[in-house]
Amino acid sequence: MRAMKHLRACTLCEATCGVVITTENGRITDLRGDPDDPFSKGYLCPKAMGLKDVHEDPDRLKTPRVREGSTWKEVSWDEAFARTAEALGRVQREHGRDAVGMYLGNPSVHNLGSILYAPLFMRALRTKNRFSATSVDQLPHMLAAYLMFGHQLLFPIPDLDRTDHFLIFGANPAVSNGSLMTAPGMPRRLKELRARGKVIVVDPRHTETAQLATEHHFIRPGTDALALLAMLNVLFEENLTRPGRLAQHTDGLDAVRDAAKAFPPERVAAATGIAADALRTLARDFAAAKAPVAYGRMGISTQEFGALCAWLINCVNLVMGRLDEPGGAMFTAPAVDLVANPALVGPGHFGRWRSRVRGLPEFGSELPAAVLAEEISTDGPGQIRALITNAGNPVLSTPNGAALERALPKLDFMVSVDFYLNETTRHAHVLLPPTFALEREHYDIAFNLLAVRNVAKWSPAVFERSPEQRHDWEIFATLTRLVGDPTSLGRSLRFKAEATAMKALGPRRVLDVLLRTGPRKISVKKLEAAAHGLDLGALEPCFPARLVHKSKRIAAAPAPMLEDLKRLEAKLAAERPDGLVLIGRRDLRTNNSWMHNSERLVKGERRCTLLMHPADAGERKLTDGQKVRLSSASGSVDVELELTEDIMRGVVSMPHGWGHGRDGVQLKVAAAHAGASINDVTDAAVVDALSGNAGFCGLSVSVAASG
Ligand SMILES: Nc1nc2c(c(=O)[nH]1)N[C@H]1C(S)=C(S)[C@@H](COP(=O)(O)OP(=O)(O)OC[C@H]3O[C@@H](n4cnc5c(=O)[nH]c(N)nc54)[C@H](O)[C@@H]3O)O[C@H]1N2
Ligand SMILES: Nc1nc2c(c(=O)[nH]1)N[C@H]1C(S)=C(S)[C@@H](COP(=O)(O)OP(=O)(O)OC[C@H]3O[C@@H](n4cnc5c(=O)[nH]c(N)nc54)[C@H](O)[C@@H]3O)O[C@H]1N2
Ligand code: SF4
Ligand SMILES: [Mo]
Repeated sequence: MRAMKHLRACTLCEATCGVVITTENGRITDLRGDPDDPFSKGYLCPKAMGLKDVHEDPDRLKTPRVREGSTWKEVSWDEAFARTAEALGRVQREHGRDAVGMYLGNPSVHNLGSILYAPLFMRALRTKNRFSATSVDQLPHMLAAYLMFGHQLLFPIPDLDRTDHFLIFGANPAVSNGSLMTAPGMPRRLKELRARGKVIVVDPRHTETAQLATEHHFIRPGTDALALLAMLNVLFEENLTRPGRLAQHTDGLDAVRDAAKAFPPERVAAATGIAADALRTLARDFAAAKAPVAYGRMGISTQEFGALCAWLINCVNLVMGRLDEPGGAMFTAPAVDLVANPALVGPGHFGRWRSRVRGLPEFGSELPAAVLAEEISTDGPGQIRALITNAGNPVLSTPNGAALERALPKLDFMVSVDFYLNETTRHAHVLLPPTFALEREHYDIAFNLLAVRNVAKWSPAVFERSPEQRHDWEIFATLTRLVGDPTSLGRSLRFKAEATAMKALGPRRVLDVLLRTGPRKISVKKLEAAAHGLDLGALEPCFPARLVHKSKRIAAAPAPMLEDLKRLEAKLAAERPDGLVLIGRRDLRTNNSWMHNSERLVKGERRCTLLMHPADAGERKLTDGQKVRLSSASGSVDVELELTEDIMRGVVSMPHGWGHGRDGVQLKVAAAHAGASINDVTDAAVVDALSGNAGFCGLSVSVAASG
């Protein structure tokens, strides 16, 4: 057979790079970056080879399994679906709707079928116990967007290619390839930016991004809200603010000024670890730049003041007239516009109900993942008795995953939609393995919304699914039809009819309707004709029209944010513990918990190590390469120590997603490079009290020689 070339987007991370995949006789013989993709221009990171490796992985499952004790038995799809529908229906009829919980993991957002069809199933279940990776990730950004602009998905995206002063708090795009900032080819874009202006990184670690930057400041983990307030303080006190065009469409600027009054640099310098002069300079340089933008990601969102940080970064951009301006923090206008289409995702709501055990607030109908374990293990009405996980691994990815691991066996029933038997799915009673990326069509509904340019690309399937396989969307459509709403006959019939109709359409035709009725009136056909992808132009100013608040006004100082400043004040007044604090890190060759079964990605240098400053090690008489025990109030793990001056004194760093040495995990390569899970040490009790987001960064820990 002749070699065939297939063009598509990589779906492994947010960057959406264009790939050219060559196949011959049903095998991938070549995989490279697509130089003609107008957005990625040929860039690929090493993880892209994971597309081939996962596709060909002998551990990847293609047919359903049911578990009896510790043995898995292959069954037909019909049987697996019937068992699942029966168990979910029974649990909801006997214990109420909320007795079924659901967790959606990160890859579900990189999956067109899942985005379009999983919501159908969730609506049918109508449970208040919905969870996702959102609350171990970007929830604070969503809360800030909802409160300030009126929609949870109205994310300000740094206009990376036009800014000349990129101020980064707690993100490492040189490794992550960008988050809430889809921009394939980060090395090139950062290099071009360096040639144009400045990149300033504020991070407790001298990261790979910091190494490319013009300036780096160490900051004590968890204190960014103080640093940002100090910046705002300087901007206001020195009359440097210039909100510009949007001032007349904004409420609350005075309240922001008043809030910042209490935080002069001198007051927060010791707590943040950044000298007062340096904080002043950060503010003045920002004000002096032509096209500055402030941006923050995981390091500022997964900490105890995540929501305040996300809000304050928006405030810095807003008061300097950098919101909705070229080179500033802008908003996309994608061809499928989730913000303008309430049928797909609503604007959001916050605190309409609270979690049963701890009383943390819902956001957009989801509860924080930090409460999942306790909602399963705490007896009483409303307790979760059955769980669905889809494209996730919360045992490794949520705080105190070890407690979740202990809770899962208590469930009456668990079903997982995943093609791997991983640390979480091994607890399921039924495993429904969907197709992998290359076996399905794709369009990035989610990441086009987060991109630094307006783009659109259709990815045809490289391989047809085999008759025994099912797509995620087929699984959700079938489950919706079988489950209906077990507690209401009328609703049940409606959902069954809707699921049948949606299944008949399939994602391609649903997408086609969304594209045709969307703001750009294009179609799948038109995208197919532009096989390398369509560039729809640079981001354009769109406020106040695009604001979703009915008033069409920006709320600069939402009440919940102002209120939360009291908690920050209390933290500032409290004595600082003088021990070590823990942060995470990402690695260019791995992706959260699930790319570790690829030999070429995990081999070589040690990856799952604990970074520590040599002076901190010296004080503890610890040496490089030694096994140490890392402990917190909630747990401990043994991990290899790696000494480096690239980390701030008093801070240690460990990557997440490792810990594959558990019984029953069917990932041969990963098991041989098991590592330990940082989330056996992180603490589900430590959250951003306002949003409920996990507070991974800045956890108090101790480190001692192990054994
Ligand atoms: N301590 C600490 N913890 C963290 C983080 C951190 O920085 N520090 N980061 C957090 C972040 S940002 C995230 S996003 C989460 C990620 O955490 P999760 O979303 O819970 O887990 P992943 O590791 O992404 O696991 C994804 C699973 O989805 C499966 N999968 C892949 N593709 C598909 C598909 O197409 N369909 C289906 N059904 N399944 C598929 C894979 O086999 C794998 O088992 O981790 C979080 N946890
Ligand atoms: N190679 C690779 N790429 C990925 C992923 C992956 O696992 N591997 N995961 C993907 C996912 S799901 C996501 S969400 C994105 C995340 O994308 P990013 O947010 O860009 O990536 P992180 O490495 O989590 O960056 C967080 C940074 O915050 C710093 N930090 C920790 N605590 C603090 C603090 O208190 N204050 C400040 N200022 N900084 C702090 C850390 O040192 C780290 O450098 O990456 C995506 N891309
Ligand atoms: S940066 Fe790497 S993993 Fe992310 S989309 Fe591009 S090739 Fe794929
Ligand atoms: Mo994430």
